[in-house]
Amino acid sequence: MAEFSPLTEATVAAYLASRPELADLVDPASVEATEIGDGNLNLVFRARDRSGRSLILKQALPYLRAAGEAWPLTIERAAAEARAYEAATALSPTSIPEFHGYDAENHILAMEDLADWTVWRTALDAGEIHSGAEVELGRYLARLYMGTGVMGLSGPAFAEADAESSNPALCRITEDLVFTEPYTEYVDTTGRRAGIPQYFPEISDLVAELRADQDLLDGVSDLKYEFMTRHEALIHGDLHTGSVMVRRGQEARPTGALTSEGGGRVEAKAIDGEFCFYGPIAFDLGALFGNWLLALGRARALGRTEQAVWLETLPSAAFEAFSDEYWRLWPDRVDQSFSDGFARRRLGEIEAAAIGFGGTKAIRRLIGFARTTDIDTLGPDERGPAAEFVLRTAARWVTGRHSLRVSEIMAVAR
Ligand code: SR1
Ligand code: MG
Repeated sequence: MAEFSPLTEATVAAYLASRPELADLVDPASVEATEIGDGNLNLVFRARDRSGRSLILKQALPYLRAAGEAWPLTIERAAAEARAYEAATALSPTSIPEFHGYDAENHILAMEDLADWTVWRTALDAGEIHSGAEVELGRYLARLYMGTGVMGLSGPAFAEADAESSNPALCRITEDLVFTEPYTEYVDTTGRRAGIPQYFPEISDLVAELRADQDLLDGVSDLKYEFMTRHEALIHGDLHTGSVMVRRGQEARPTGALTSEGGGRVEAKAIDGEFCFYGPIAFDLGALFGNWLLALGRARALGRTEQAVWLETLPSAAFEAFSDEYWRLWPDRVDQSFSDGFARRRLGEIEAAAIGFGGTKAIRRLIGFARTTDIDTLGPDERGPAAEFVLRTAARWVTGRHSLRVSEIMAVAR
């Protein structure tokens, strides 16, 4: 195997020159590169030429960027991300950045530069409202479900795609960080989490209470089992608000838009698909629900009423968009023997599982490694109560997922 060679700002131009298929997109002779990666895992370079054209190169490192070389991680995750973009390009091209191809030898993806877009979590933290992003994402997930599962592929094609998309190292991270570690006191024997506490001290008593709640632990076990065994579609696998870019178009402001929205249609694109694998589609829906709950905790703590009211509508609106697209695509299923009654029941099961996964995804961002800014960056007087609101709501989602409807989940804690 060739020795791994990481790109640097200085080597990007030469690298681009070695990929002639990208020559129409950016001029290697005048390119300047900047490393802009701020995630947990990879190197990300923006390459911009003298005429202002640009693209993104993303390279997997053989370890986890957030933890350093103490935490080795397969570079094959870049191939998984390429698969995610290829599937979405075929099924829902507006839902991802334009994909310009994958260099398997160097584990580098080339893609559209979303320079004037914002990471959704950053926008949410700033109090912004991007109404309509949730609809794009709901449709995107329905298209993945219908296109990559057995409604879109014959049995043998589905089995092959499932096998080819296996992503055990990244799934293991999710199993540990989402479903296991939040519920135990983590003892670091590897040096990987050096100096990173699992949670902030104001919530110690609540963490102990949750870890002693047998209904919650049973629900989390059910959901972990569902995550590990339900291979139904090529899901994104890590669809939190840091994996979504949003932008507001420049057209006139829509009638009835919320006051802080500004003008133009909102667009949303999913990025960072390296966790993709054949798994439960409800996990992606739940990732969105859980991260909107974190944003709601922040909005309430900061007295941002308008944003909080809007955030409360997002799970229903996303699930409605998912359901509408699901039923739109249903008549074209490749195997017509699947009945309408089955489809109705499956949708109900997806709703319940998404609520439960949403709970686990919110909890893991407050208890564990790889926490997020929503609550952690609030002031010392605000973050304890905000975390308690999120954690208690999230626990109810897990334990009550079979009786709750998506339309009520944001109001559960009121
Ligand atoms: C160990 S990687 C930490 C987290 O970053 C990614 O975004 C995933 O959510 C993962 O759990
Ligand atoms: Mg990511």
